[in-house]
Amino acid sequence: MKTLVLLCTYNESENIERLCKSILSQNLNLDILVIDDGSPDGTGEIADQLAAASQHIRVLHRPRKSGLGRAISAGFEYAIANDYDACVNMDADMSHDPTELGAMIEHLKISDVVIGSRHIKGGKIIGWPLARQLNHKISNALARYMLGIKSNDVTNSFKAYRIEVLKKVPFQKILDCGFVGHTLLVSAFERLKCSVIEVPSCFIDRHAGKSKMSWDERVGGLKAMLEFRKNFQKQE
Ligand SMILES: Nc1nc2c(ncn2[C@@H]2O[C@H](COP(=O)(O)OP(=O)(O)O)[C@@H](O)[C@H]2O)c(=O)[nH]1
Ligand SMILES: [Mg+2]
Repeated sequence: MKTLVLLCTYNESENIERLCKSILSQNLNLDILVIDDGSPDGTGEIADQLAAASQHIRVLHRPRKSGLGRAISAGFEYAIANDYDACVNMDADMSHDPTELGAMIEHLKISDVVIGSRHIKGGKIIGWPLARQLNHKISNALARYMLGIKSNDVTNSFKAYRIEVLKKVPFQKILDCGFVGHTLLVSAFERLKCSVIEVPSCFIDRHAGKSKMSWDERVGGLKAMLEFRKNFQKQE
């Protein structure tokens, strides 16, 4: 399967090089697309240098910070336009482990979507303070309940998709709402009866750089879930 790994970045200058090298060292014969939203810390320039040194790395520069959902959407569009068979989204802060990529991609042979799951046997979260753990538990449970999602981990953005299945959903519209977009996508896939499976994943909180998840994004996420539920219910 011709596979593209999407790395959305905003101010990840301390992480991007180490992450790209670690991904390529897995020898999975895949390409990486860095989608940088004009990071003021120079992440985009570092990515350009990495791309100049490796034929497996490409960079998409977008002028300003427009949210994780839209960045992922741009990555999907690139993957479709460039005839990839599969793409995997990973956070660019070293929270998602590149050694798990092989299993994620392998499972795409038997499923349309593969979620790197922290909430099945073998998965875990390391390093989050209590407040973040609590916040996560509430958001994950709320999203599963509100959207009727069966998968256990709906908020992890570490996911692999078959390109064919992406073409079945209006991903641009769904991802337009920001961070929560990739969670809404899982709901859309489950409703379309696409196969979605979870493989265990170990999430390690970032050591370098800062989280971009703001309270505005969280409130926006809640609104987006309500809107999505309303729209989908209308269609059913
Ligand atoms: N291109 C782009 N990437 C973003 C944006 N917001 C967040 N990211 C990236 O999305 C990934 C997840 O964000 P992060 O801040 O680590 O979220 P957290 O893990 O929920 O705290 C990281 O690689 C960020 O650099 C954005 O507006 N544009
Ligand atoms: Mg993070």
